[in-house]
Amino acid sequence: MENNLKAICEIISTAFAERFGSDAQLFAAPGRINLIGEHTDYNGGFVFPGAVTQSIVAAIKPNGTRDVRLFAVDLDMEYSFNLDDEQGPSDVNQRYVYGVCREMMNHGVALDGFDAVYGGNVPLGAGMSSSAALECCFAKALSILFANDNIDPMTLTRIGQATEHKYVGVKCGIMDQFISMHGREGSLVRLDCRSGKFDYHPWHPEDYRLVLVNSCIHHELVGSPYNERRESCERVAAAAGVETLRDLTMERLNAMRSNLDATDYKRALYVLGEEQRVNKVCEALQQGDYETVGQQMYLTHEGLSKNYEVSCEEIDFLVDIARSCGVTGSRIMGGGFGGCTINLVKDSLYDLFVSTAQSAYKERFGLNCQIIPVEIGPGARKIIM
Ligand code: GAF
Repeated sequence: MENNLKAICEIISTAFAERFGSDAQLFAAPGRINLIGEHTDYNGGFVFPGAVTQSIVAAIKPNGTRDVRLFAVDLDMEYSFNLDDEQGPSDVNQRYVYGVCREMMNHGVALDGFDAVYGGNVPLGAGMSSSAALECCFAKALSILFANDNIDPMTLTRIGQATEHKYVGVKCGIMDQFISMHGREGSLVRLDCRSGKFDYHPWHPEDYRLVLVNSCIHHELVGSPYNERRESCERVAAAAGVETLRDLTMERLNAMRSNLDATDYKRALYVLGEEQRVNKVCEALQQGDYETVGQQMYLTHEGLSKNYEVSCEEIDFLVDIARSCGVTGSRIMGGGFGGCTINLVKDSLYDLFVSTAQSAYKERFGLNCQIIPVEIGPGARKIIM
């Protein structure tokens, strides 16, 4: 087991033992990166994510009541709810596990109460999907503990997504929960979000590596304009008489332009362009052509910044620094509004890029950015120590 994960498991087990006693079982689910295909998932398009080794870990033990008692180590927050409570906690941080439990019950799983302690090393608010990791960790754990692990991973994925939609209020796509549930060590996954079909792509580029630079500008999708972006896309699809933007061509979009709200048009323009870029990246990867992959990443950033308008000054600055250092590809990653850039960097440039990004960011904004090397790890699972 990777060293960091082992250390986190020990912290979580110890905290569980102090609060609730012995015999808990351990579960983990990862955060994610996404190479390309941003804001395409809820438009029926393709995404190209990978699970990372940074994970949420939970120690859980059934307690034979209808109560769920929890301690979130990273938030230093103790809370509880009753499984039969129709409303659940009002604090948004407490609604993730509640939502997963209620959705499992809606799927016919006979849950009992349990005690749990959880925490991890997926940075919060960095756009690495800590909330999906939390949902998937509990969905997988409850499937193992109360349903003999016989709920298929796609159903568990949808339980996580439904938690965001119905209990948290973020109308997210399927990507984050999908990859947290289906991740495989050393592989990225290309997912067709319309059909649900996916294939694994081993990710071992020679001479290149991926690194995230966390702007430490807090990314927050709850109550953010994320839902507004989705609504824009849905309005354009409805105006075109198609189910999702996946079914719209650039020609058709441009022909409709005068009938569309100017902002909605810009949003759709980005999404259709992103579909083309994902295809180009898939072809380039087959040829081992990482320069093309990187160029498409820069183009994605331009679209996300100018047309989708989900970037910010700090992130644009980090992408510009990457470009000026000769980094192969760089863009904002995930939902946006802060968080991380994802960078495809030649090994030979790595040290220069990292030190330049750190010093330039500090000088410009008076803030430290955080460098997060990427390792592609496995999906949600039970941990045996
Ligand atoms: C967030 C959402 F949760 C995903 O579903 C996806 O839309 C992503 O933003 C943007 O690609 O992480």
